[in-house]
Amino acid sequence: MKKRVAVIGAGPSGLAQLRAFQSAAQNGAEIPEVVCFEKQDNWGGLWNYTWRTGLDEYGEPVHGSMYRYLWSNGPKEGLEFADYSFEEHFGKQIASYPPRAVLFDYIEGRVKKANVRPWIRFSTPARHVAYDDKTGMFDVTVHDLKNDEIYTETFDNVIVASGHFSTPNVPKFDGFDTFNGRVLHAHDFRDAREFADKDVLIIGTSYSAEDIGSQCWKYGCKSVTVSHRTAAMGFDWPENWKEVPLLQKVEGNTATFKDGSTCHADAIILCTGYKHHFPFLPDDLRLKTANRLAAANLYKGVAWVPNPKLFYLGMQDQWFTFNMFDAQAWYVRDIIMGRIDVPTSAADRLADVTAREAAEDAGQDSYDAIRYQGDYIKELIADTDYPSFDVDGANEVFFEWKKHKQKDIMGFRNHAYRSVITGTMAPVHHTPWKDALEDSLESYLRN
Ligand code: FAD
Ligand code: NA7
Repeated sequence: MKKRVAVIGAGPSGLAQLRAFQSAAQNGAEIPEVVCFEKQDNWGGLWNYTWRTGLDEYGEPVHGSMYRYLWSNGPKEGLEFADYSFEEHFGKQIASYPPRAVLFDYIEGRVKKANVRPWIRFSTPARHVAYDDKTGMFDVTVHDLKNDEIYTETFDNVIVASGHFSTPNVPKFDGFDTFNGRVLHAHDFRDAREFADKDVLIIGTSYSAEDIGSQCWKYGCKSVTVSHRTAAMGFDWPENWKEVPLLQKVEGNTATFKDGSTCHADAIILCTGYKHHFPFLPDDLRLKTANRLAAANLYKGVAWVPNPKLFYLGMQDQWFTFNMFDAQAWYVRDIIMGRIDVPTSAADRLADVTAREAAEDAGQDSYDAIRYQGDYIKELIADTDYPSFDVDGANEVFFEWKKHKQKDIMGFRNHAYRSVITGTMAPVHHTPWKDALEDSLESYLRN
């Protein structure tokens, strides 16, 4: 009997897994039967944009956290697939910070070419996974939403690729219940135009805070105030933007911060991060980790230490994204296909995790974090046939990106970088980011 492998989620991580198996088949290997269960009606994960917030048409929590007008927050040269370049997809080199629709098109291009869509059962969330010690198999229970049928199938391996930037972390602050405006989490932010002419208060200082604030600024809000718990972002912000200590309370439309200062707020956007959330997994299989580079309890960052027939993809905090998911997917494929051995002792698997955590903790700054994740990719791809690429070159692209942000936070997306896959230089985009209000695929590709 052929092995059966379940992949949960058809976002960039899950799709990387399908492509990894398809590529082995293309090279003549006999591969397991792969079944991917995807909750949404299309692939692409977060890149599959939805206007919906809250619950979807079936009453399922909406997965999407992306918004209209989102452009890549890092250079595309840091995430390019080593087996499918931007030039191959678009027929030419394109500018370095593609909007969401352009990246969706690129992600989709590779899996269309690989012809793996028939492997995916759409509108089918995983409801429960159970491991049977006696048979050594997993029972995966899913809900076919279109036909409203719940059924269970048995698999040798399960790969969880359901993402971890979808279930919001929502702290509460005094006075929210009487605030005279809208309080929302970044997960529900869709269109910056909603906040035109408004005083926007943002809580948090990471990517969502930086970019949602920038979106609001670009599309004409009156002011942005960003409140931090630990430290201000410290960029050279535009003049209608300020950074303040942590919010203490809200009264009417007045927000008061830890240093006693106040501001007027029409809307409050909680950019306070996300939770790893796996409602379909029981205690013995469920990953519990902070959003960090060395995710807890995953041997080589992918194999569940207590039961290495279960895998997780993309559960780390992310400097690298698509190419890291690829490195992981090829590695997991090779474990499942018996090409790579996992230590038989749980203590040895755990020792790998402990060493990864210590190496991450020894890093001093974000440059070390980028190097750390780059080294992780190198480590994984060295053991598989994933096309080798210049990871150090990709690190350098990230270093340049960080410097460009420091220099001009509203202008960093106007820069261009060299592809580490094809060696060609990206063109400078035809319009500065702040002026490019129309950001369709057609408009972006007009270089
Ligand atoms: P996801 O993209 O989240 O995909 C997971 C998939 O699993 C989804 O399709 C979901 O529907 C499905 N799923 C979930 N639960 C179930 C279930 N129970 N059963 C079946 N299917 C399920 N990365 C970048 O490289 N550049 C960026 O500019 C960038 N911007 C970002 C902006 C935002 C607002 C966010 C939130 C993230 C951003 N990211 C960015 C990071 C993002 O995490 C990755 O690009 C990528 O989408 C992660 O892929 P994934 O497949 O691991 O997870
Ligand atoms: P992150 O990167 O996890 O950041 C979460 C931010 O929220 C961070 O600045 C935290 O501050 C802040 N936070 C969390 N809880 C609180 C409370 N209770 N009070 C105040 N501030 C808080 O999430 P993002 O959404 O920005 O980014 C996630 C992904 O989306 C990222 O990979 C991008 O690709 C897009 P702290 O520094 O811990 O004090």
